[in-house]
Amino acid sequence: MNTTQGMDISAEVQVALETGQPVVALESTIISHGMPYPQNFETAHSVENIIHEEGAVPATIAILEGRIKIGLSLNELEQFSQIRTQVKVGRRDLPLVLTQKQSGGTTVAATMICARLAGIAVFVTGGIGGVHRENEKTMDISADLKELAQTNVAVVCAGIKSILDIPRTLEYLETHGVPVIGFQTAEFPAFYTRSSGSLVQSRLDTPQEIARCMKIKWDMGLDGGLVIGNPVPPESAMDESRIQEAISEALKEANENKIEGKEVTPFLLERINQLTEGESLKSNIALVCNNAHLGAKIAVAFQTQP
Ligand code: PSU
Ligand code: MN
Repeated sequence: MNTTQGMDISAEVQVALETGQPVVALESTIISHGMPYPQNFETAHSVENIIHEEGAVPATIAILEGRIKIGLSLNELEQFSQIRTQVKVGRRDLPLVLTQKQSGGTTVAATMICARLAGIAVFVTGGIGGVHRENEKTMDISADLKELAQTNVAVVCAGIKSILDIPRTLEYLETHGVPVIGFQTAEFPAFYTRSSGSLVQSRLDTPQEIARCMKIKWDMGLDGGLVIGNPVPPESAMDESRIQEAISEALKEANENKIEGKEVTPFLLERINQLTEGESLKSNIALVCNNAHLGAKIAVAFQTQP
């Protein structure tokens, strides 16, 4: 274990970073707040295996008892997956959970910050946060978007769920200069389904082109992240009307129960899983694994950029 800037970097990740091997960061809110046990652990473990198979090193990022961990042991991963009392750690929570020596799952925003500190350029997740529906009333815009505007990490995701306002999320990203790339698609994917009706900025068809785009952006001094939308595999996509029904019901319940702030997203995810009787969870697992394949390929390609 190597300790840099208050972080504990696992030996495997440290060696990979020092010797210029490709490394892929993974978030942990998906483990602590996005999926139930044991599927959260099984998925996190499969994702790490996929990244290894693709020739890169996985670095799951989480906060354990007040320490930032970059790369978890299998034992740590399993224990982390079992506890259900962790804090959901975004940008603003990081200093507090470290001060109070708590454990927590890092969101896309916090994982980007930690990945950047460790020197990891590629990050794989399921879905990013976004602009919430009716945000004109609630002002609920995920801190993930602000992070994408400023932190140099490429984020591979299956788009965003239509619990969010997809067109407004894309507008926000455009305003803040964040490239939005569709991998082999011209449409921004909607997480459980392959299409959203909204276009991406540009379609790129190979990991090499995506890696090249990252390199050009950062070499130019254009700070900030990139969003790479990778649609759920067709055989794992959900039926459009079934998922829309579950989303509407979950949104209605969130309203009725006055769910606010950081609780909104975990509440909606859990209710959608329950309302679809686990079907959405299956789709979620498949898309994360699919993203791991692509993210590792991008990391490999990025490492060999001239
Ligand atoms: N969307 C998903 N699954 C998730 C999340 C979002 O489909 O697990 C998690 C991610 O960690 C993301 C966070 O960064 O929720 C966003 O939360 P909020 O909307 O409170 O910013
Ligand atoms: Mn929010």
